[in-house]
Amino acid sequence: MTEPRKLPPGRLLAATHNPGKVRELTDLLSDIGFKAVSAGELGLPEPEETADTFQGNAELKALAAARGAGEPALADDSGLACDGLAGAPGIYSARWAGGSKDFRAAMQKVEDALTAETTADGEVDRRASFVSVLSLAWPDGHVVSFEGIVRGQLVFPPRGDRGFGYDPIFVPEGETETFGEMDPARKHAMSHRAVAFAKLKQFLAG
Ligand code: ITT
Repeated sequence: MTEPRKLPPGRLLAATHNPGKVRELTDLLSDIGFKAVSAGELGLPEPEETADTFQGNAELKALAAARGAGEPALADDSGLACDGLAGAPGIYSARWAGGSKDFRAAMQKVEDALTAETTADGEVDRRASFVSVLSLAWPDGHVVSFEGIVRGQLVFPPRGDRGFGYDPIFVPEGETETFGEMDPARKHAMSHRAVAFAKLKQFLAG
């Protein structure tokens, strides 16, 4: 990396078409003096996620938006990685919900896949991580990335209607509520996205 770049507080393009992420990034950014504007609001297209890592996809999304809009853009690539499924659905977390983005079905798919891996002793490995990589890109192709991970346990059936995606089946380590039951401010204090965001914040302050 060359010299860290400064980003003056003000508007920042949140390069995501996921309304749950727009909400969370808007909250996180407003805490540090930025006003998020989403890729959807600017009419930017949704790039195809062709990379095979979270970072690769986050960078691809951030760069496409920064170049398309002619201003710095922040993207998030994230997902649920289950220990018992060798890290699946991982970078395919959104794709497990299908074209209709049906996360009830995606959560059921996770439960079914884990059940199919039940050991002879009747054990199911419910450990999982949520992973987020945040990438900040500039129109000239410069990009920086920050990763956050939170460990937890999966619970079935899903609980809570807050948050988005797989939140209703994920209980972070040391907690009893799922991310779907928890107050959003609490999720923001400990989530994978919050951990990645803290690193971004440090970079911006540096
Ligand atoms: P963008 O690419 O436009 O940002 P997307 O939904 O396609 O939107 P991803 O490719 O990063 O985003 O997919 C990640 C999926 O993982 C996302 O759709 C959620 O279902 C899930 N996910 C990520 N972070 C999550 C969180 O904090 N809580 C619950 N589910 C989450």
